[in-house]
Order: sequence, then structure tokens, then C-alpha cells
Amino acid sequence: MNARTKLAALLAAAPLLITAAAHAQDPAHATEYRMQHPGNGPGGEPRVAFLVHRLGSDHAEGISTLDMNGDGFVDLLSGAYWYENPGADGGEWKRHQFRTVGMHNEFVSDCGEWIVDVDHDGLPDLVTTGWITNGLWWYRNPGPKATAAGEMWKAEKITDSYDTEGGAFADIDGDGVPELITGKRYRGHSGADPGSYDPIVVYAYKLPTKELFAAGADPGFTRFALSVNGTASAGTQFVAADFDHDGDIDLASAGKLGVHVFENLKVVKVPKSVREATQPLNRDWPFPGEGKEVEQEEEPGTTK
Ligand SMILES: [Ca+2]
Ligand SMILES: [Ca+2]
Ligand SMILES: [Ca+2]
Ligand SMILES: [Ca+2]
Repeated sequence: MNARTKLAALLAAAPLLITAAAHAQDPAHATEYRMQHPGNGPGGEPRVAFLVHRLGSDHAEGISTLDMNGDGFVDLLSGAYWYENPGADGGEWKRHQFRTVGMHNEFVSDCGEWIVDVDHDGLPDLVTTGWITNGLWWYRNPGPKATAAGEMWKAEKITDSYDTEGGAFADIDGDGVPELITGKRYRGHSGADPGSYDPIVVYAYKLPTKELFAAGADPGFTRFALSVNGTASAGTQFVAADFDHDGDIDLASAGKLGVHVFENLKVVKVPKSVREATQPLNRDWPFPGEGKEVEQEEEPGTTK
């Protein structure tokens, strides 16, 4: 590229740069800009920010995705419930029950769940297993209409399997390069595991490139924090999909503090009104014993 071509390219990019800079300065866009441009991660690696949504506090372990009501937006399944994707504008993920799951104290017998059309009727079914209850099971999908109307899915046993704490389900012909995500499992084994009460974290690790591996030195995995000290944790599974169809890949996990959606902020199309309606701020003030509402006092001579 000669100097003239370079200058032309810079000039062509200028409106974009000016728009971004203006958004950074403009108070109406400042938060949006900051969330979408969180700065570089460890080692100067570019990264994206995620906004974590807690969908419920029921304890959960396995998690999977399927468009349960046939509206074109993939929904989340975890244990006895499915969570209805609110769609492109965001909002509340409504919880519905669609099956029963064995419970034992704080444990739910759902250490893994996978979507596959077991009976080849064109409707994807749910295959699941867990520690508490014996068996590998599949639940027959009665179709989006029946599911949306509240019909419970029927369980069919595949085989005996005792004390099953997980599993893997894979297309062994696949060649995709895996989105490696891990985190802390809150109260692992009822609190008996080392680190059971450490701050809860969810991290993503960027896999080293082929070139770094070929170079022979320790390639290293770059770690990015997705959630630190929040309630989002790792159960036995993560799922990744573009839940809101805005073009970026979102994540979801299930754990003993509930199901959480990690909304990718690389692209944001959720209206401000929805953000206001779904924020966790408790507006029911004054709180008990807090005092009473008073007028804000201004220094004499100050105009409001
Ligand atoms: Ca749906
Ligand atoms: Ca089926
Ligand atoms: Ca998305
Ligand atoms: Ca997004």
C-alpha cells in the first residue's frame, strides 16, 4: 500500500472513528460505548464484555438449548424447567415446567442433558442422566404447540446407570474448534470440596493458535473473566448460541444459584426501556428503618 492508498483508506475509515469517539463522549451513549469497548484483556488480547442475567434461583446442574415453543428463538432447558427466550428486544426469560426431576437435599438429578431426536419423528428430544436417580433417560418431545400449552414430557428409560455425574455427547465426525469455558461450582459436593466457598467465577480460556503449538514453546491459554464474585457459576454444562439473534454468541450456565444467561455485549440492540424494566434495582424505598423521604437541600443562591 503506497502513501496515497494509505491516506485514502484512513479517510474512508474516518467517519467510523469519529462516530465511535462521539459515542464515547456523548452521555447518552457513554455506557453503551464502555460496555462494548471494555479494553484489552491479559497480554493485550482484545476481548468482549458479557452482561449476566440471573433467570432463577432454583438449583440446577445440566443445561441445554432447544426452541421449545417454535418461535424461532432458542430457549434454555435446565432440570425440570425451560426458560422462554424473550427475543431480540431482551426482557424476562419466563420459566415453565415441562418434566419432573429427582431431588435429594440440595442436589438435582440432572448432571447432563443433550438434545437429540431419539425416535426420529422430526422433533428433537431430551436425553439426560444424573447422580441421584438410576438410569439414562430420554424425554419425548410432544411438539412446540403442546409444550407451549404446558404438556409434560414423558420419560422413557434407555438403560440402568447408577451414580452418574456427567457425560459427553458428540458428533465424532465434527471438526469445530471449541468456545473453552469453565468456572467454580458453588458448594461442590455439599460444601465438602476444596474451595467450596471461594468467590464464584466463570472464566473463558482462549485456545492457543496452531502456530503457537507448532513453535514448541509453552503456548499458554489466555484467561478472560466472564463473571467474578457474582451468582453465576458452573454446573455440569455450558451452552453457547446467539440467543437474541443480534449476531454475537451468548452463553448460559446452570449452577446451585440458578440458571444464568451471559449476554454478549459485542452487539447491543436491546432498547433502554427493556433495560430499565429488567434491572435488579429494588425501587420499593424507603426500606424498613431507613428513615423518611426528604427534599434535597441546595446551597442558597443555587438554581436548580
Ligand atoms: Ca423459543
Ligand atoms: Ca423425537
Ligand atoms: Ca447475541
Ligand atoms: Ca449482544
